[in-house]
Amino acid sequence: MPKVHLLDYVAGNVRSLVNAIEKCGYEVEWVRSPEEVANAEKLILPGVGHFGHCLSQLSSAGYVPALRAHIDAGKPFMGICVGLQALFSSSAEDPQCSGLDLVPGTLDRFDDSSKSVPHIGWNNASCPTNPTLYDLRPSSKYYYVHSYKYTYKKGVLENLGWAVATATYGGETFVGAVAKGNILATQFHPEKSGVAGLRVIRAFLDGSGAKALAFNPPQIVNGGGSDELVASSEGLTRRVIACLDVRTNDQGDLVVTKGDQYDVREKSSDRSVRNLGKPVEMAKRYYEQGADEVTFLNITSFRDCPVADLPMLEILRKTSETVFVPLTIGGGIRDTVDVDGTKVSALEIATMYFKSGADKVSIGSDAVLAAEEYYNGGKTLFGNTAIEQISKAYGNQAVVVSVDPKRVYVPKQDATRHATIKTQFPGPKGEEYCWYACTIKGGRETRDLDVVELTQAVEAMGAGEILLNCIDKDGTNSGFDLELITQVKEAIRIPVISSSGAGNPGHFQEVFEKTTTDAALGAGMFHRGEYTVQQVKDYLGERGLVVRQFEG
Ligand code: 1PR
Repeated sequence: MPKVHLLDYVAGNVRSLVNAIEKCGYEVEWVRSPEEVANAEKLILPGVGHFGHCLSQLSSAGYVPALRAHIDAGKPFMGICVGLQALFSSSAEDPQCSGLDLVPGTLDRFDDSSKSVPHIGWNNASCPTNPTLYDLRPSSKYYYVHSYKYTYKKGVLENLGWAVATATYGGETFVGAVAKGNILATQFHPEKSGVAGLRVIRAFLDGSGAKALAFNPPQIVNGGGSDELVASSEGLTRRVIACLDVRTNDQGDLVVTKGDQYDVREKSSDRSVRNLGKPVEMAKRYYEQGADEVTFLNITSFRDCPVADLPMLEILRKTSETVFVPLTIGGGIRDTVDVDGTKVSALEIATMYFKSGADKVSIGSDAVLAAEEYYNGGKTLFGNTAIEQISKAYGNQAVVVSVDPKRVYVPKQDATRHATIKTQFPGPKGEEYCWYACTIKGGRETRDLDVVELTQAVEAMGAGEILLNCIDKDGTNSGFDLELITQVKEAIRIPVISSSGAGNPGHFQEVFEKTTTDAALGAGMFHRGEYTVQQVKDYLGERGLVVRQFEG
């Protein structure tokens, strides 16, 4: 097998990149010291986390001159995500830290006054001057996850010889990919962008992308460098996510199950755990139906020590070999003690999951307890929570907080200290107000903390996204809880995935049109075969909502 070298300079969730490269028929060899860079013919710089952290790791380990020498020698080089950002001069994310300065310019943060940041999801990478740049296609979508970007100004980079592909998010047009000579860099993650992303990796690895670019270099743009900003049409798609609740059944097999308001046992007298299928097979099926992400929740993790939970790791390993969209794993991400008495940190558990192919971890119960401490300590951040530690090591985008709220009705707005809403669906005694109480241990224990408090606390701690379930709606097929979603969206800036209650494609349309949710998740309706992910996406597409279609 031909080889490609990958720079191993910082802990990262690069398993999916390795899988994608192997899928393209190449073997990965790790570069673990600056001296080894000289062995590389094709080199990839995967970027994870924070600009300053990435650059300081590269420079303190002595990689910068070795990288420059590789690039100056004209050997193929590819940067991904922060690996693209590292090529620029600097970033507002860490102004003290210099980039490699191969592309002049400074990155800035997306404006979050009217949209969620990070920018997470499937968007364009279009290059009008080179429409087939590294096999990028105008009709394809690519998976992005980042808070900082290089704002695109027509002609500025082109006039320096760079071919530039762009995307637009909430009116801000930014660089999605740049290429020049032997260099390709993508802000999106090609390894998580399905078949469209694999095409880009292949065009880099087999040299066809660089060859085509040499025949068709970018043209000088008259007036380049002016302040003219380029607005292209909004490309971010509506994300549709499939969720698999996984647990051991009474026979000891790990199965996909699904509850009604979190009760996953059959209503029949034997009350056995509902078995809806095998996790790896079902994840692959949803990927092929066009799911934009797949989430696994290990729903009984609070009973066992997760460190011993090898089957979940195996599920991730197997799934990530064939599913090239982001994978999230939740359940049991917290500091714990192994069966032999060894202490294992949440960060170590998350690392095991990342190494097995997860792109994000989802934290449930532990986030609630951390938020309570945050308020008890007068909103102080000590840096020791699972959220803070994992987001520091892997970036905010890698940490999702899964919220399991329950409605609590009250007769008056000020009947509780909690953030109430006036509801259109009064309570059993006609109560017109309600608040949403957070729970832990899969809804078994209700805490004196509301969803606004929880989501604001975890946002401050560095969570990158909220998975917003709703126990009252779970498994009811009656649609999402729009009131809950609206309340949470108003409280925070990070993206929200709405979950619980989806029963038909119309419910997805409703949640996207009536709230500002960033993504919507379904479980039971897909597992029971009532609708496919593809049917949901077709339905949304027919009604003018932008969706990504699966490319086979
Ligand atoms: O607390 O960090 O160990 O994480 C445990 C995780 O397991 C949490 O994310 C929690 O939401 C989840 N969980 C625990 N118990 C259950 C249960 O069902 N008994 N499942 C559970 C949560 C909710 C969604 C479901 C949607 C959509 N499941 O995942 O997929 O409600 O369902 P629908 O479309 O069929 O309505 P920790």
